[in-house]
Amino acid sequence: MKLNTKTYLYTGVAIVVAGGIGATLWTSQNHSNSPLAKLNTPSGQFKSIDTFVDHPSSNTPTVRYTLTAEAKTLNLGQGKTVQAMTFNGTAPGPVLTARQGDFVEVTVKNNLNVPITVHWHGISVPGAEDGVPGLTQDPIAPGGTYVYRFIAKDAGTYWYHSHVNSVQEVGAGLFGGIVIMPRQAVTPKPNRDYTVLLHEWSTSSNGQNGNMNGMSMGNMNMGSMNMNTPSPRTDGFHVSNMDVSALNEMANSYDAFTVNDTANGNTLFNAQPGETVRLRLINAGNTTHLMTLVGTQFKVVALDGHDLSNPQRIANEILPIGAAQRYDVEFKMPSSGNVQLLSADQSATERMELQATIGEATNGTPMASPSSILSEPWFDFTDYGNSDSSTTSSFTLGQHYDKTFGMNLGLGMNSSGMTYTINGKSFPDVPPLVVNNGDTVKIHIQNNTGYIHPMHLHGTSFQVLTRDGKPVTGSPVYLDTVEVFPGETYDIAFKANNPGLWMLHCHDLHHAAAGMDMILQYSGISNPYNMKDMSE
Ligand SMILES: [Cu+2]
Repeated sequence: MKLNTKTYLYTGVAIVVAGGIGATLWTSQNHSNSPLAKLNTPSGQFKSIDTFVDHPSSNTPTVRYTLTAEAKTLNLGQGKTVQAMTFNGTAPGPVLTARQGDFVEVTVKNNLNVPITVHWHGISVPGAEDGVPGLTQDPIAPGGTYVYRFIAKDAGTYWYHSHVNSVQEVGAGLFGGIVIMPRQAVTPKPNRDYTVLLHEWSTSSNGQNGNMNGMSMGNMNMGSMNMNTPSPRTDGFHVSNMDVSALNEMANSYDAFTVNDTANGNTLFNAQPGETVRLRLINAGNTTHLMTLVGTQFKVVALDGHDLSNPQRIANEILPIGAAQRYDVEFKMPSSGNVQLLSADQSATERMELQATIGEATNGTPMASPSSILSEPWFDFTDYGNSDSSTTSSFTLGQHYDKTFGMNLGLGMNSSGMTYTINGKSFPDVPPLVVNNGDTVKIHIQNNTGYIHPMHLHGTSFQVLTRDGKPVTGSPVYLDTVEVFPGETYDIAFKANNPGLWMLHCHDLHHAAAGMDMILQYSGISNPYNMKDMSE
């Protein structure tokens, strides 16, 4: 979202107040709709966000990559082509890999005619490297170059994408996977390790020119627009009619669905009988996909890059993978025959195109019918694995928290149409969540809409404490994106130990573009950038 108001001055100088005030406090705001709070700290000292770096630039990176953003016409198969924005000529862009502890340097060149940035989704990068225009950097202008540097602290499956007009730019292909391998593997390495990015496309849109009028909120086909407020859930995990309706929200917005670079449904991942396989499923789109594996039992070994403890084998379960989320699954290939990754999505096009085979090439005939898959239960992470292991719980519901916040997700209207709100306001009018470095933080999220909101926090992963009031009883679960279905509530908690200015927003990028964004603001940090450039 482009901010369209003029004054977002935010400097330390302007907000030093007379001494004697010992605590962080809000000062009166000259402009009601700055997404940052004007606040003073006990010392009155501010550091600029651009000083929050991991490493002096003189140090030598362990791994170096270059991503060049460029326009290209892509053939997705099935007779479908798209005017794409790509990194290095492909969408997804190259899978970047590093080992835990590596000093990663990525040089981004922008050969497009629109500004871009790169955000490292799920990685706890330092505050200056988060890739949010107007908040942590200036946008990378056409013809420009920008260098990102961070230490890959945590192993796991992540992804990267532009954070400028993301509905258009991520939608048109500016995304890719990034995998951080553990420094010391705790479990045997699988024989095969594949990164699998799911994406949906509107092939009639012209990504190169950013001319995607069919996708703008003002005239977007909202499917079954539902302005009713769902009742809060009390029954935990039961798929309701409202969920089914919410899954269909974007049904008419997209006409091609890809597994990695193809929509032909014939993506083949080689594997021999008896081998172990890890699939790193990354949802790089805006809609939830109901995926499953047939032909094998499998384990969900990680969510959003974080290992689950003692995951048990399951079979015939649907994995509801929300926008921006990652599921790492592992399985053993059967002694004969293939394994298939299938979709139980409602549209036949999605089911045909979001399909892959692991093993040997076949004619692509699905090994299970849609109706049989749809009768399967949904994977429930709140009761999976167990906590009696090395993956420890950091937080409990009843403990003391330094800061407690509530987020009510709702709907509103303005002159350009429907808006998505947090506590009744749309970005940039949503007040920030202000924390001090070191705070323990708990957030209660409630979805009062008939839509799915995959809520993503930049900079820090959070532990999921409850869903619909019921505690997580299996493995501790750490996510960076929690998919909140209609009527659901979640309690999440984290330690604020990565100082910065971090966006907290819905990763249905249409919703983000229409207001469902806010900022987690650490006290004592100033922003030298022009907040008019802010974009989800
Ligand atoms: Cu949303």
